[in-house]
Amino acid sequence: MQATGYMELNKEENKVKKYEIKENEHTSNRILLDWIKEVADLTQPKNIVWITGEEEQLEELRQEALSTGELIKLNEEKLPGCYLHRSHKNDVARVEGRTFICTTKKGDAGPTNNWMDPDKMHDKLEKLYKDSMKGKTMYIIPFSMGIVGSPFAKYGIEITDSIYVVLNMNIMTRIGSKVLDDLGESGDFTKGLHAQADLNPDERYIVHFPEENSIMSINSGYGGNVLLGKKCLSLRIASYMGSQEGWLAEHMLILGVEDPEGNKHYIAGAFPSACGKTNLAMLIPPEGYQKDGWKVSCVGDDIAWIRVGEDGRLWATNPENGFFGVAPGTNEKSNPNALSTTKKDTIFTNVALNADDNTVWWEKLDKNPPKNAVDWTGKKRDGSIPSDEPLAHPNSRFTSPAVNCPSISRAFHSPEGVPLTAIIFGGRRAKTAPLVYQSKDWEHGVFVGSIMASEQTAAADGKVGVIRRDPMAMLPFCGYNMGDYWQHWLNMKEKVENPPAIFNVNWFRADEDGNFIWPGFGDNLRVIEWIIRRARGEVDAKLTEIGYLPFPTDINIDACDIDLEKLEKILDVDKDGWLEDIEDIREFYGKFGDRLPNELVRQVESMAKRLKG
Ligand code: OXD
Ligand code: MN
Repeated sequence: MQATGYMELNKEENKVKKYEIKENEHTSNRILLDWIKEVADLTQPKNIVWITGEEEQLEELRQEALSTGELIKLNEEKLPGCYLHRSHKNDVARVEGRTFICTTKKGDAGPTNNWMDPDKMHDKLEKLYKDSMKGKTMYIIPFSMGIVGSPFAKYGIEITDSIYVVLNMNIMTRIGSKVLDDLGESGDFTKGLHAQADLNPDERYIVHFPEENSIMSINSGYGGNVLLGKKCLSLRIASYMGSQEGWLAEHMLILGVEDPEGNKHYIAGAFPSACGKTNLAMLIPPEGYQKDGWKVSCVGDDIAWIRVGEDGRLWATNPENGFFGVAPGTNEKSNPNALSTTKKDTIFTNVALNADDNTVWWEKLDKNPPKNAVDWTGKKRDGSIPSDEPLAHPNSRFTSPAVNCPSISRAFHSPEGVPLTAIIFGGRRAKTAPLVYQSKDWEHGVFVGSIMASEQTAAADGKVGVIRRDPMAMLPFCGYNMGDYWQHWLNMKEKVENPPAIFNVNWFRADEDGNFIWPGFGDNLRVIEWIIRRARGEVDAKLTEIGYLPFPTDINIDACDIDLEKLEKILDVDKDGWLEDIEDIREFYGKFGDRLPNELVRQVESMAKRLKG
C-alpha cells in the first residue's frame, strides 16, 4: 500500500517516533496536517495511508483484509463483491453506557447523556490511545455527510486503524480526495479518531466533544461505535450543530409516496432502532395499490437533516450514502427491496455463513437454515448440536450502497433534498398507543414526539423488551441537553411558514396472545394514505383526548388481512393506559428541571385533564 506524505523523524525501535506530516498530493490543509501529526505522535502507527476513494486502493485493502481473515469472501456468482466480517463476541452493539457527550458545562449534555469534563476525558483517552497503533497502519478517511460540494454537506476526517472501518465508510459515506479538494485549507470539519486498541470492553469509550467538533472512539470495532459518520457525526454532533445553526438532525427515514394522480409527497419518520424503519423506508405497496398506480421510493432509512427551505416548508436530505441495516427478520415478505439491496457489494457483519455454497443466512431469512452453517461466532453448526442460540447475531448487519436499492428515489441524489408533507413518530408498543393519530398543531406535535416510548430491541446493549421513553427516537443520539433540543423543535415553528403535519404510528399493537393485530409491512401504506389525505385536508377525523384519530372506515382495508372490528380496536383511546403513561412522562420530564420547556408541561397537564375529564 502506497504510504505518502509523511516521514518518521526518528526510526529507532522502542523510541517514541516523531512524525512530520508534510504537505502532499492529498492536501496542504495545515489544520488537518497538524492534527494528523498530533494523532500519529500519540498512537505511533507503523504507516500512514490516505484514503483516496479510488477503487484500486479499496481493492488492495479488501485483499489485505482477506489475507488476515478480517473479511471472508462470499460466493462471487451469487453475491458479487460481498464479504463477511465477524466482530469480537464482546463487541456487537452500540454501547450507550460508554457513550459520552463532553461539554464544558454538565447541564449542556443533559440528564439523558453520560457526561465527563472535557479536560478529564481528554486525559483519560490520551492514556488509552498512547501507542495504540504500534505496528499498525493508520488510515485517514476524508468523508462527506451529504453530497460533496452541497451547502448542506458536513465534512469529517476519520482516522482509524481498521480496514473494516475504511471499507464500511466507503459504503456509508462519500469518501476520498474530492472531499479534501473541496475542504481546501478550511478547518470546518469534524475530527474523528478511532482506534481498536485491544477491544477491552471495560475501557471502551465513544466520546463526543460537540464544542470542539470532534469524536473519539476506542476499544470497539462494531459499526455503530466506529463508523463515525453515522450516529456520532450525523446525529450527535449534527444535532448540536443544528441547534446552533437553526436546523434539525433527526433519526428519521425519508419516504417518497406518489399517488395515482402523480402527486408526490415526502414523509420523514422517527422510530427507535430496529422498529422496522428500514422496512418502512423500502415499502412495497400492496397489490391493489400497485394496480391503482401508487408508487413508493426511498430517500433514506435512518437519518434526516431537515432545514427550512426558501418556500417556508421543511426540506429533508439523507446525509448517508448506504444502509447499515439489521439482517435478521429481513426476508422476501418483510423487505424484498432490502434483500435485493444486499445482493452485491455488501459487507455482512455477524450473520451466519452457509458453508455449502459460501453465502449468508440469518434468522427469518427463510425456513431453511443451512445444514452446514458457521454461526456468527465462527462455530460450525451442522444441526447435531441442538441449540436455541441463533446462527446470526440478533443485531447482525448488512452494509450496502444506497444505489443498490431497487426503490431508491431520484431525490436521493438531490443536494437540497425533499419537501416534507408529514412527519411521523412511532414506537413499538403492544398496548396503549393506537395505530395512528395526528397531533393538533406544531406544539402538540413536538409533545407527541417527546413522549415517544418503545420496547427495547437488540440494536443496543440492554434488556430486550423493556419499555423505555425515547423522545423523537433520539434518546441515544441527541448530542446536547434534550430539554434544549425540545425547545429548539418548538422554536422552529417561527421559522416554518408551512409546517408538515405531525403524526404518531404504532404498527405493533398485540392481542392477548401477543400476536400483532395490524399486518404491517406493505400494508402500512394504507395508514400513510390516510396521513397524506389528512395533511392535504381531504378527510375528517375524530378529535380525542390524545389528538385526531381516523374514523376506521377512512382507512382502506380492502384485500387486507384485518377486519373492521379489529381495526376499531387499535384506533381507540386506552384511557387507563394513557393515564399510567402520564405518570411515567411526568417522572421522565422531571429529570430535565428548568431545561424542560414550559410548553411541554402545559401539554402533558392538559392531556391529563382531558383524560380525567
Ligand atoms: C442503527 C440504530 O444502527 O439505530 O440504525 O441502532
Ligand atoms: Mn438508527
